[in-house]
Amino acid sequence: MTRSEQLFQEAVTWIPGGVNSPVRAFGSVGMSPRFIASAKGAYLTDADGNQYLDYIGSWGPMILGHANPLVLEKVEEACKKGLSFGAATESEVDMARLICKMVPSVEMVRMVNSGTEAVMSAIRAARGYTGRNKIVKFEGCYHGHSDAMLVKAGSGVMTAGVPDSAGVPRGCTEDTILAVYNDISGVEQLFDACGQEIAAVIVEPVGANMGVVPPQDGFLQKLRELCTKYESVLIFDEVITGFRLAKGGAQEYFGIQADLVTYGKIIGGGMPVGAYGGKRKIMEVVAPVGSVYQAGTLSGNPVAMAAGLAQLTYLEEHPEVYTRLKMLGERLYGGMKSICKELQLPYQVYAVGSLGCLFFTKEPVRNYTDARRCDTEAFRRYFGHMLERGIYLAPSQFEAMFLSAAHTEEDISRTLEAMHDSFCDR
Ligand code: KE4
Repeated sequence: MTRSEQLFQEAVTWIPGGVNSPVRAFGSVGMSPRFIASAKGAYLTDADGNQYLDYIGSWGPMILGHANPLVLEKVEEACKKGLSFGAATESEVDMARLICKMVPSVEMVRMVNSGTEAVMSAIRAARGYTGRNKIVKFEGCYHGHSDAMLVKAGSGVMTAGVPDSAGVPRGCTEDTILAVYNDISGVEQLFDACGQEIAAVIVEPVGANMGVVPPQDGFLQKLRELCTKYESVLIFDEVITGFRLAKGGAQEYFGIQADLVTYGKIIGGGMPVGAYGGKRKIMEVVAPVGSVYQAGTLSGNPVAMAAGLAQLTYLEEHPEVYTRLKMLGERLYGGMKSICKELQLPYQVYAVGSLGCLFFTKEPVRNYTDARRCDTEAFRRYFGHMLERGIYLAPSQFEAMFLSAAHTEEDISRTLEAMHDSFCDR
């Protein structure tokens, strides 16, 4: 029995499913999860000393690679001053100012502790600001696990095949309206029917929790127009795309301004951080200025701010990181498309910058229903082949591949070789 297997066997005694987040359990690939002992750059090392080329990057935060020396140095410095004060600190001002500098549409921002908390708070702010209740979300988009969002969510909820969650009272989701990603006429019909009641539309500007599903031309722009017309709040959930697709995230990448935006992952540099922000007139409804209550013991934690500031500052000062991510993405996902063509594989490769996904379906994937057609058994076999070759992919068809600036051209070549072999050694 490997050390990872031993640890998993014990973990299930003390932790539901042996993990602190469902997707880590490797449930949909039918394997015992690897317990990771350390990481550096683009590589993970598991409890048995096996090394893997990592395409999860902690689900997005590790855009500069694991254990980045600059980030570690700032975290160590901060730790020596104390871990948490429950009081205002200079680093929180620095973080807020930097986010507003990097994302011009964000005039004010509040730090929280996770993407879930950022989304939950942004929705409350939108409801408080508009005085309306209804929220439009898209099937297959995952916005964290707050009650109102656990309706046809993506990510681990899709993996588990549970479109809704137990324990969520009807009352919590009756104001959540479902729409189909990339189906703009459907959204127009929703607004025609109850636009005056819609507080907000929340959308992943790139669907990255049902695999990677790019927005079709005009989709995001039309959402922008509808929200403007009906005075609803357009919320971009950029927990994944924020500071990844560009310095200014998807808003910069697609040239569309949201009213509110949610962040997580990259802004924490690997530490538990989320944030929501946007137009000043909306954010000023948030306590203690306004009447929308939201709070957090460890919000803006100084050690977490040190990690996030180090990573964001590096991205702000080194735009060449985005050039590199673009090049690596083109090599990797372009190479994957070439392999599918060469081997006549009936699969789809979708990519946006450093995010990408191989869909095990011959049909185009434009939304949740399309994604669910994938052959998850074929994905399971592929995942196992790649893991055997030391390539660590997300253990689910309904997740993304994440590249980092620490990945090299050699890493990409090795990955493509492993992919080619995995389909040849059937
Ligand atoms: P967290 O609460 O997990 O920090 O963020 C929730 C969230 C919100 N919005 C988007 C677009 C997200 O992708 C996420 C979380 N992403 C998943 C990966 N698909 C986290 C991995 C996990 O659940 O373990």
